[in-house]
Amino acid sequence: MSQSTPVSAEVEHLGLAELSHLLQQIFERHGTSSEVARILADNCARAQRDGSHSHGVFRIPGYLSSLASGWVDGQAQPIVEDLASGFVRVDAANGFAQPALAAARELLIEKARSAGIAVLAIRNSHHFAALWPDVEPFARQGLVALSVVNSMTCVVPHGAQRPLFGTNPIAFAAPRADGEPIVFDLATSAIAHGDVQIAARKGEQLPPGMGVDSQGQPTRDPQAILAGGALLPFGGHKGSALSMMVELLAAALTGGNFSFEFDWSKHPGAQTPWTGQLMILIDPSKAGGNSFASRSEELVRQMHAVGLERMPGDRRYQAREKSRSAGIPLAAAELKKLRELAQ
Ligand code: NDP
Ligand code: PYC
Repeated sequence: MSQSTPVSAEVEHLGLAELSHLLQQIFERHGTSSEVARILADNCARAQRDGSHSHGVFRIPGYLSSLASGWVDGQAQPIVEDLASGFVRVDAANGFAQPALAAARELLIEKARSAGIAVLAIRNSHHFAALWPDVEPFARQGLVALSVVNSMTCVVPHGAQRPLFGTNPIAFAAPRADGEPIVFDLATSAIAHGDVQIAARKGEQLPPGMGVDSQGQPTRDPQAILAGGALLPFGGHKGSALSMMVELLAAALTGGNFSFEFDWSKHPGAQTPWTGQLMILIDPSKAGGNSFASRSEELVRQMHAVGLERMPGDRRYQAREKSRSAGIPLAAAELKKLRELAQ
C-alpha cells in the first residue's frame, strides 16, 4: 500500500546523500546526538529512496513529537553486553533501536562467523522504521538475517475481542549468487499502521478485512480504525500466531516491553513504541556442502521458471534503481516543510 511515488507536478528530486543530510540536520535540531541523527537520517532516507513511504519522511513528525514529549531519549548511549558465545544483548537506554543495532553490529557478526549463529537481543528501545534496512546489509555480507520487532497495541488476536498485539513485523534477508539479496519485510497485521494513517490522510477507504471500528465491527474506514478501532492480523489464525511469536521473541526474550505493556499517556505526542527487537544471524558457510548463495539462486530460478514475476524486495530494488538515476522524488510541499524543520 501507499508505495507509489508522488504524482503531483510539484515534485523535486534529491540524491540519497542530500536527503540524508537534510534529515540529519532535522534530527540534530530536535535534540538527538549527531550519531543518532546520522543513523536515523540514513535509515529514513533509504526508506524514502526505496519507496517504503509508510516509513520514510512521512515518519519525521512522529519522531520529532516523540522526542519533544520526552518519551524517547535522542542522546541515549546503548550498552552492549557480550553474554555468551552466540548471544549479544543491548540495553538501548530508552533510545532508538537502530543505534543499538549499530553499536552491537561488529560483535554480532564476529560471533555469527565464529559459532555459525548469533542472537542479538535489544531491549528498552524504540523502533519506528521499516525493518528491512536492519537485515539487508547482513545478506550483502554473506549472512542470513532474521529480525522481529514488536510495536504498540492495535491488533486484535484472532478469535479475541480487543486489541493486544502490535503490528509486529518480521524481516528476513538471505544472500544469493547472482542477484540482489532475497529480502522480505512484512507486518503481521493485515496492514501496517503507517499505511492506515496515510489512507486516512488521503481520504481513501481500505480494502476489506484490514480492521474493525470501536464497536468491533468490520470497517474499511481508516479514520474509524484510528479513532478507537483496531487492526486484524493478516491470514487469520496464522498471522495471529506469528504476531504472538514476535511478542515472545522481541519482548519476552529480550527483556523489552510487550506491545501492551508501556503507557505513553503521560507523554502527549509520543508515537514511538517502547519495546524490543530480536535479530538472528546465521553464517551459511558453516553448513558445508554446496554454497548457500548458489542454492538460493537455484530456488529463485525455479520460482521464476514456474511463472513468478515478482520476488519480495523487487519493487524496492526497482524504486532504488530509479532513484539512483533520477533522484528520490519528494512532493515540493513536503520538502519545504522538511527544510523548515531543519532551520
Ligand atoms: P507490504 O505488505 O507492502 O510488503 C510485505 C512484503 O511482501 C515486502 O517484502 C514486499 O516486497 C512483499 N510483497 C508485496 N507485494 C508482493 C507481491 N505481489 N509479490 C511478492 N512479494 C510482495 O508491507 P507491510 O505493509 O506489511 O509493511 C510495511 C513496512 O512497515 C515494513 O517495512 C515493516 O517493517 C514496517 N513496519 C514497521 C513496524 C515497526 O514497529 N517498526 C511495525 C509494522 C510495520 P517489496 O518491499 O518489494 O514491496
Ligand atoms: O506501521 O505499524 C506500523 C508501525 C508501528 C511502529 C512503526 N511503524
